[in-house]
Amino acid sequence: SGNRLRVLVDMDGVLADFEGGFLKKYRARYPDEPYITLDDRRGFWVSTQYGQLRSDLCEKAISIWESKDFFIELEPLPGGVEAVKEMAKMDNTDVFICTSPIKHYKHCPYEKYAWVEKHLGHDFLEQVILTRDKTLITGDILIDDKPDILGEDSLHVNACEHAVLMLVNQHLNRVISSTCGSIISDTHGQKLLLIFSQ
Ligand code: DGP
Repeated sequence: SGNRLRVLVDMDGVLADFEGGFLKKYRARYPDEPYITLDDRRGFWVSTQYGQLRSDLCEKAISIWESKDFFIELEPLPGGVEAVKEMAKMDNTDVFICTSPIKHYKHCPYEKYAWVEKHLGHDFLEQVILTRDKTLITGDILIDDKPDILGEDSLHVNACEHAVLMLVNQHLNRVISSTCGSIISDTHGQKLLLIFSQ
């Protein structure tokens, strides 16, 4: 409320290693199929690039994250969980996990909650927002690896290129605590999107 800073933090690709978890399980399940190394990954959608490699690989890719235990077993990305805990301790700051579940709902939403409980603790479940449309959620800062976040409130492509550059080599907690004042002033009242380099 009022003059508090509301930070929305994405999960997949920001806190949880979706790409690494995907590749490991894809190779285990389809050892004889071609795959794309993390260095050769391009674009946000894994399934799109696998479909370009060979059309039937699109649905093989999708089968991986639709499987039980995919989301709960994702490893934390270095520094992410620590940064969230650090931000949550900052004065006048509220941190929410803002994540889009897949529509195959059998495992994903449950496992996203379980992941937050496992890595951030039971109390942090209060901070979880599951939405397919992040533009509907009001926040001051959205930390996300997706370069274009679209929805009913249309929003918005990256607001701030220097934020992107600063995030390439630094831990999130350092960036946020040292620069959020200036980053926010760049946004002209709009929600700010910070993009992690991949
Ligand atoms: P978010 O990181 O919150 O924008 O959520 C993205 C969701 O989409 C997450 O649950 C993982 C899922 N996802 C990632 N890559 C692909 C893909 O290539 N195809 C589909 N259908 N879903 C994907």
